[in-house]
Amino acid sequence: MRDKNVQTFLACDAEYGAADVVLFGVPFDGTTSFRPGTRFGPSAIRGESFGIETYSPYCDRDLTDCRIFDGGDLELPFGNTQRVLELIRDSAADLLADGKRFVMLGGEHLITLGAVRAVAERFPDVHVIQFDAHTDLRKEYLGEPLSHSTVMRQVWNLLGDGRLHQFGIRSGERTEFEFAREHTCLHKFNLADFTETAAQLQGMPVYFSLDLDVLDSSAFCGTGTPEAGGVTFKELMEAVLRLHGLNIVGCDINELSPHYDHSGSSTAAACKITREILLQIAR
Ligand SMILES: [Mn+2]
Repeated sequence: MRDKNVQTFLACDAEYGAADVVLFGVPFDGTTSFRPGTRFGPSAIRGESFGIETYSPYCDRDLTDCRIFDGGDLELPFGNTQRVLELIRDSAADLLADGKRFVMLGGEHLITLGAVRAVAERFPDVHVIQFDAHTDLRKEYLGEPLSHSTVMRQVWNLLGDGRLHQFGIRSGERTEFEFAREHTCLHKFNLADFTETAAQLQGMPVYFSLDLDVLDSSAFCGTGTPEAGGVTFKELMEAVLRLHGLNIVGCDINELSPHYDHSGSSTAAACKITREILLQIAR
């Protein structure tokens, strides 16, 4: 009982200066339209991490061999989405300026926009990979252009055509799918084409956004907008292992809403995939 009671993700205890990867949480669910609660995601993932191993038999690497700093959660105002996005952008920009790569724990999916703003300023040729059940390509939702359901349209606004690679998509308006045919690289229903995309993006700066609702709702019901017909955890794991070798400059893991899954298995899945992503990004 002689250490400060500060909970970090398992083994992410490097000093900031020595770390090459920084983990931080964004407990924001201010635009969630259906079932709120993702603000509890980061703390749930951290708490769960003490129930898993630091070693991954999937990639034969160990978190204890990596230099990862857990910077805690951003302090965010309520009711001011613009300001939240600015705070995320500023935090991500500071990390990139210090030569760090980052893993951001959501929170709802809109948080991706703040991070991509910073990444696109520093790496104008960045490509974005999105795993998600939903297109998230609405121009506005209930009159609001900043929403979890518009986030990838906003990302497209920043990047332009052919730089947004969407996988696992199985829900959206007809107009969103029409938009995607013209402007994004959309792969419906599964992650099967990801190997090919990963090969094409070798050497380029890449931002990876994982909306955990890409998982089938039988494997992951602890989320705001569960969507049947998704990928298995095993398929997601296989795709995450293919991040190896990509130049991932930043990433996020979003949309865990832990309280909707009383069994805790959604949080356990989110936590395990967080470990694997950290191991793929840390060098
Ligand atoms: Mn999403």
